[in-house]
Amino acid sequence: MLTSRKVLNYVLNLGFLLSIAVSAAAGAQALEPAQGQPRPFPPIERPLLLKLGVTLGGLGLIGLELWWFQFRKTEAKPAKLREGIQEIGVTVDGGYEPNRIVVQAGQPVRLNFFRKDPSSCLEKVLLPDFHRSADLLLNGTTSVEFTPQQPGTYSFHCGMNMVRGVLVVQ
Ligand SMILES: [Cu+2]
Repeated sequence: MLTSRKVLNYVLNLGFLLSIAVSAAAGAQALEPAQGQPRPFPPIERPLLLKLGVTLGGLGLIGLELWWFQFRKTEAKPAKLREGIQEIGVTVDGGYEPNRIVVQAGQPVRLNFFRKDPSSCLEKVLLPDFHRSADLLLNGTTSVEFTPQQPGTYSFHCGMNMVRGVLVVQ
């Protein structure tokens, strides 16, 4: 998890730097000299190839971030049956761990969220398909219970739908 966080930070920082470079270049171009005044700065030469490179780089980063947040599949973890309830602990720390949980249809499920992350982003968890939401206790466990009836893939996510996990009902 530490390694993937480092990668994410690196990607975000790179995207940030790139956006600064692009807006600086755009700003330099937008600077029009007033009538009769000398240009404050010489115009910056930007060959087409550089523009293309910056554009492709930006697109690549956007794609990488999309993939990271939406499509990255981690190992699915099955809930354990205990006294008739399928139970599993989910650590909330910059994301959900595990973020892919496998349960069986027709049997009650209990997700025990342990929230370590103080950011307000993760204070709420929503399971819209099961009409459940919960305020997660910081440094404590908050349980969410429901019974999935239909097999399928359902999402659970933070209040802003940025941090996500998947519930696979079989
Ligand atoms: Cu959020």
